[in-house]
Amino acid sequence: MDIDLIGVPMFYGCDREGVELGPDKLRELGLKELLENKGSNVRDKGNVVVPFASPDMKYVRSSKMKYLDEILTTAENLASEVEDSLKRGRLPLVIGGDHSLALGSLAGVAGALGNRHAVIWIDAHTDINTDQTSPSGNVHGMPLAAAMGVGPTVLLSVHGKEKKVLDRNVYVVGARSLDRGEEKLISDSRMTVYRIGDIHSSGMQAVIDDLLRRLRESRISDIHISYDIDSLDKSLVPGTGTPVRNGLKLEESAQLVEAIMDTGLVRSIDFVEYNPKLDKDGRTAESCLYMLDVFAGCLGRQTGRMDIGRTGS
Ligand code: HAR
Ligand code: MN
Ligand code: MN
Ligand code: MN
Repeated sequence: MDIDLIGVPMFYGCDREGVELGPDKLRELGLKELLENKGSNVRDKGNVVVPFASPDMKYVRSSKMKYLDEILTTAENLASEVEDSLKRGRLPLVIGGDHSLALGSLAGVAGALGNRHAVIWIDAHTDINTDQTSPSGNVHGMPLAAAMGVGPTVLLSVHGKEKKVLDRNVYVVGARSLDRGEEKLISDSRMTVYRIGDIHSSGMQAVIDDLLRRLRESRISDIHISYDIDSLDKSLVPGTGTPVRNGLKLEESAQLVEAIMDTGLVRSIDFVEYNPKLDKDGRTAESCLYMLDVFAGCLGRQTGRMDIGRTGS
């Protein structure tokens, strides 16, 4: 597979420093070589520009969304890079940074692929708050709602059209920490949420079978994976801003990722929320490398340049 690495050194969406060091730390740990050794052709596009802001600029543009301006500028920058990579037939692998970067990656995907694709969001959270329902004002809890066209116009209008994905093509896996407004949006929308309870009661394979069946029935031909490392159990990822107990084991996560990757339909990937500053004894680095090795193995088995065959905007 031809891969474009894109770093997003940003913490504004989680308001907790350290996560901006994620992209360079993963490079230092040998991410490019890992992908290459498993058979991919990798170009490192470097880090997108993230504007500087001091803490006193947190609420300059909005009292409900911290660092709004900086997040939007970064999202625009990232959207252009992701769209460009996809249009060149390369797979953008976006390394965070906090999950608000998905405002940009999903906008870039929509720019290149239109809106017939599916988004698979692997996360302890659903990230479907709006400025009105968010308990924290942290934008990393909002990008998936915005992508579905729910939330304030400023978040919806990143890089063009308002809906980056149709709610019926959105799948969240691993959810176990949801806010009240998020629960309401789940019942009011057609998105699918596989909660940790579903995974533990039916087993990961049953969840995978159901997910793949739905993708087939919806005739999905393109997939974006947004992988938040806090989907993993708290014990595996001390180095993330909002770890949650009762999470996925590495083996379960690998099983899920391999099943999705082996459809051959995955066009773009986010890997987010690794905070090297919060890590303990390199445990989070190790978990990240384990999962990136799984992605690398799947990507290496896939050949050639992707032919998108159609363009969106
Ligand atoms: N739902 C909470 C909020 O909106 C916490 C979100 C934490 N988010 C992430 N992203 N780490 O998944 O503030
Ligand atoms: Mn997230
Ligand atoms: Mn465009
Ligand atoms: Mn999360």
